[in-house]
Amino acid sequence: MFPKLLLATGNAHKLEEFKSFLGDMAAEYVTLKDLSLPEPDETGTTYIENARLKAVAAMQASGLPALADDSGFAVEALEGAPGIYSARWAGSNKDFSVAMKRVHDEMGHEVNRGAAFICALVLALPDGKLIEVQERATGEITWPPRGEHGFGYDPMFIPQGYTQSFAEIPAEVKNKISHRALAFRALKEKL
Ligand code: ITT
Repeated sequence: MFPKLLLATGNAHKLEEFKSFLGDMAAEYVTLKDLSLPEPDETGTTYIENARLKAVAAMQASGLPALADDSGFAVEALEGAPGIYSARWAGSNKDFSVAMKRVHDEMGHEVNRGAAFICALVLALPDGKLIEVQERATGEITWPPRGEHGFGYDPMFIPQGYTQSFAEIPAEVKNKISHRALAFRALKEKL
């Protein structure tokens, strides 16, 4: 257990989900906002690279162990897009109805509806050690978007084995089966 762990994300929805996974990993949790730390540019070309650069920047700025998530929505018919650009497809207004419509428009009449959410987590320790994991939750695209829970692309994704979208199922259920839930499980196994 860490005395204090920095959660290196500026996304309030991710922080909300983190709470359900963290348990007793640390005695105290702090956020970038709590410490007035900036978010670095995401210049990596993979989920792991981006999570690593967020975690390392936060660890170096604070001296604390820091945990970062890089995640995205990968559509098979779009060769994995929007992928690491998932947040950027929503534009500066962070309007995910625009991002979801773009996915729908670019898919056209494509018969392959397969998609996945991907989550890379990197824990950067003050001694320079890195613990890195990446997991995915597979499913299918639905249109029009459905449901009011969750965030981002949740309303257009039906996880495998379910009939409701990630935005229709209760948060407790999403947080058992999601890419982020699987990644936290893998991270805890490595610790
Ligand atoms: P931080 O970098 O500060 O953590 P961010 O929102 O910029 O926050 P990312 O660069 O990792 O995070 O972008 C991930 C995007 O992928 C996110 O904004 C969502 O649009 C989408 N995404 C990730 N996980 C999701 C989930 O569980 N449900 C819906 N969309 C998700």
